[in-house]
Amino acid sequence: MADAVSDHTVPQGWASYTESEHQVWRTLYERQTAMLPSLACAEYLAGLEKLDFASGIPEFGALSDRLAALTGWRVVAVPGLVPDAVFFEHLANRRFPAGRFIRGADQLDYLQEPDVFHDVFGHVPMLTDPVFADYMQAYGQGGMRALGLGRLHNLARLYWYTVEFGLLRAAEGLRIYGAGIVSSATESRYALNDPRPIREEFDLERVMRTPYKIDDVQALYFVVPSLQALLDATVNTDFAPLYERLGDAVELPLP
Ligand code: HBI
Ligand code: FE
Repeated sequence: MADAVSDHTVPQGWASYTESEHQVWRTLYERQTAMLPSLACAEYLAGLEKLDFASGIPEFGALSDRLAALTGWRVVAVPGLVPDAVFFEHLANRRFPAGRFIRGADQLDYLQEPDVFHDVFGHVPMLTDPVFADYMQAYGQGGMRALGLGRLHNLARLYWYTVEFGLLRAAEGLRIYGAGIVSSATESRYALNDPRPIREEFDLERVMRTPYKIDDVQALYFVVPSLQALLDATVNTDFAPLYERLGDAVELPLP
């Protein structure tokens, strides 16, 4: 009964954004792009260039047309966090659900729910990369299966430590691809250069055993050797025996 589960999309209402909301976007955009060239991975920076949305909050229809021409992905507006099953169904169909609200000028540094800056500035540029675009769709398909197996908490960790807070070992050194990092001034500086966090090689089973905290910078980052390796690690894995091995194993302690 597909229609029974509304897809939670809403009109973006682009014409209703005020000038001060567009100014919040420009302030965040200028602050982040001033620091990202030496921190973000080449795929992210190339995506940002192609999507060209420095001037204000982008209109999702035109943004989706540009994005779809590259990798078939579109951006749809949602009011905020949507139920897991709805979220995964969107990703499985190359639709990225983006919050349509933007944070206030008084809360530039941290917000609980993903707003349009986190979702569009943080996540969408990576969706212009064909390999990452495939990974996000595979993730959605895997999410729907994980829900059926009662394994969402394991798969949510994969999303957290890759899509949100992932690091990449590029030829020129460590670089950021996680949306939660690139959209945060504090964490962009911290993730690559601060001596405190642990940076471990990506290992799918280890990621699935590692809990995370949502209200602080990360204590631990996982590093992938390439986006292709991340895609290969997931699409070539039969998750059922992996979930069996995970069982109700004791969670690995956060460092
Ligand atoms: N909804 N709008 C929105 N954005 C998300 O990132 C999101 C969500 N619902 C569920 C969800 N993420 C989690 O299940 C994933 O982080 C695994
Ligand atoms: Fe996010």
